[in-house]
Amino acid sequence: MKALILVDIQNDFLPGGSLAVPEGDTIITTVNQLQPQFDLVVATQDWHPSNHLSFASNHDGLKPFDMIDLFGIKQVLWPDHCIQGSEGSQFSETLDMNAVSAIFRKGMDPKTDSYSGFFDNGRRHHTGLSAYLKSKGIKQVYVCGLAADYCVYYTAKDAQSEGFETYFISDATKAIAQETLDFALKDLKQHQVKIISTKDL
Ligand code: VGL
Ligand code: ZN
Repeated sequence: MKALILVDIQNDFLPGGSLAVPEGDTIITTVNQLQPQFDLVVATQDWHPSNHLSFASNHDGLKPFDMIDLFGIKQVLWPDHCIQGSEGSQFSETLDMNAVSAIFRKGMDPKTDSYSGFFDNGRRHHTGLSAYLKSKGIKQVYVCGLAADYCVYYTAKDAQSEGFETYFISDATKAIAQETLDFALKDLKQHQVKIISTKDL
């Protein structure tokens, strides 16, 4: 049984959003067309309170993309994004959500960022996604969405570590930056995640 995870396809990560991924909108047609090939489709949703410590605005004198140490974990500071209930936190209107059986929200703890759909960055809490997929008999996990070099990367890495045979669909994701994408792809390959394109499906 194969599952497709739609990672964070939310307005703030699309052109016009506060943390827009370049060309992020161009994956949505592909993502919609992919869905019928899977036994299960789930989505993740970045869902931050406004006092979230990953926001540069919550640190005096610091600006977006500065790096800090946040309780022992390296943290990129972001523009405010995906604030719970805001327009930016909503899924794109063009994303087909009809087949999505469950939504896993993350990033609610103001003190911890959460890139992966499975665990927070400190691996202290899980979202329930792994147990959900296992309860549905899923053995293969395919990951797409935004952003390739952050939430898609960490979600794929954790899926593999949770024992799923994991596929990163390279043409159904877009990155914030090339350098971080190159690092992510190298690391995923080292962890046995398979990098594929939709034509391989
Ligand atoms: C993401 C940065 C901060 C993502 C979420 O969805 O890739 N990136 N929060
Ligand atoms: Zn976030």
